Amino acid sequence: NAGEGVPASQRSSWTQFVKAIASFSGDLSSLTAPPFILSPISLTEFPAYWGEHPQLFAAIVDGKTEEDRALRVLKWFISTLKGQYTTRNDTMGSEKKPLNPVLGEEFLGHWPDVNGRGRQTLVVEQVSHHPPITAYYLENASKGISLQGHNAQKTSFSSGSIIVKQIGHALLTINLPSGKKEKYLITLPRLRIDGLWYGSPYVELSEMSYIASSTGFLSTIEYKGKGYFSGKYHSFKAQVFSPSSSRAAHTIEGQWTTTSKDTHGVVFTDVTGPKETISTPPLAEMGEWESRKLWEKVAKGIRESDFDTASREKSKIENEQRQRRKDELAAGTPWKLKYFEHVDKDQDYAELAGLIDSTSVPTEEDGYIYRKPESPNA
Ligand code: HCR
Repeated sequence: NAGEGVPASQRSSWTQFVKAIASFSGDLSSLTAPPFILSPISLTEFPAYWGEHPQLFAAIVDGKTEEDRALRVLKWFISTLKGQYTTRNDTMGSEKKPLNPVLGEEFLGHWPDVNGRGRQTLVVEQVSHHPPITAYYLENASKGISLQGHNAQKTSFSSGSIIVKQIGHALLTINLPSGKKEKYLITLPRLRIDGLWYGSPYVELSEMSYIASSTGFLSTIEYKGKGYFSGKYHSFKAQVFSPSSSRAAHTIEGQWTTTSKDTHGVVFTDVTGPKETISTPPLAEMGEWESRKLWEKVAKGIRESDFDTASREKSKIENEQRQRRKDELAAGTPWKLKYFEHVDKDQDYAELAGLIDSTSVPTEEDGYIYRKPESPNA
């Protein structure tokens, strides 16, 4: 039934919110949503999902051939999707509206070295507020592997669902023991947020995403959800093409929320077990720009259903930000990013995107690209 996932007292404000989304296109963060759908977690925390399978990330480097490494990159990528797109449903009951990061907000953490796989670290910075852009850098330095990316979203509404186009891409770089460097351009799928009418939103992935390697290997991933008559939720079909043939060398099918198999019936991905969440310093030791510290009082208000406090504390942060921007303008000293820098063009993107069918190359928006200067792919 309509609104069945919504507390009775918030049903009419939920209906209003859904109607507002329907006639709106752009940055959803500016819309006021009913309290039950608010998440106490900021979008700067989301890049941590890329790191929740540190074992698979480290194992990419152990691939003996270019083909083997292309398969390992695909396996790791598919294995991160469940975390990226279903964590809020698992921990909070449905997809929620995350906190909208402020400029300069940071999220830092690591995954410890276990059994010699190496320590994995993550640096995230909110590099733009209007439009919201998040830059991230995940690295396992001892294995010589890193992931550099930036992410923004454009939303629209269609047939009762929110359609989210992800703007941005990720670039995975491997420094092989031989001294050779390999790069993989990872494009991002389109999202459809379904279940709005019922007040229990969840993400379904759609269309295609790609992993294009400097070795010439290309993985195509096609996403399908449950259709009206057939199909299963969260399904995908991936194909891996070698540079020398137009016939797929490997085909993998399954669900990104559970398992997938190759054409011989051999399990390729299995995410039914636990994932490893990021380790962060205790709140008391965090700096003032670190996401959980910055949003501490707002998040507490949301968690304890004290929405007056949450909204008062949120306004304080937003007013402080507005004042800061005015002061910067008056003094002629714009905000300086800490970890990332803006670049006009991503050379790797330009080169690797050539492998992808030109009609499907995601259009990279000017002004959205950021890099960690000392990263191996800078
Ligand atoms: C669309 C979304 C914000 C962006 C989130 C992204 C795309 C961020 C990058 C991550 O790598 C993957 C990811 C996963 C999330 O599913 C996606 C969010 C889902 C909802 C949220 C909207 C801005 C909030 C809409 C409000 C709804 C729930 C009513």
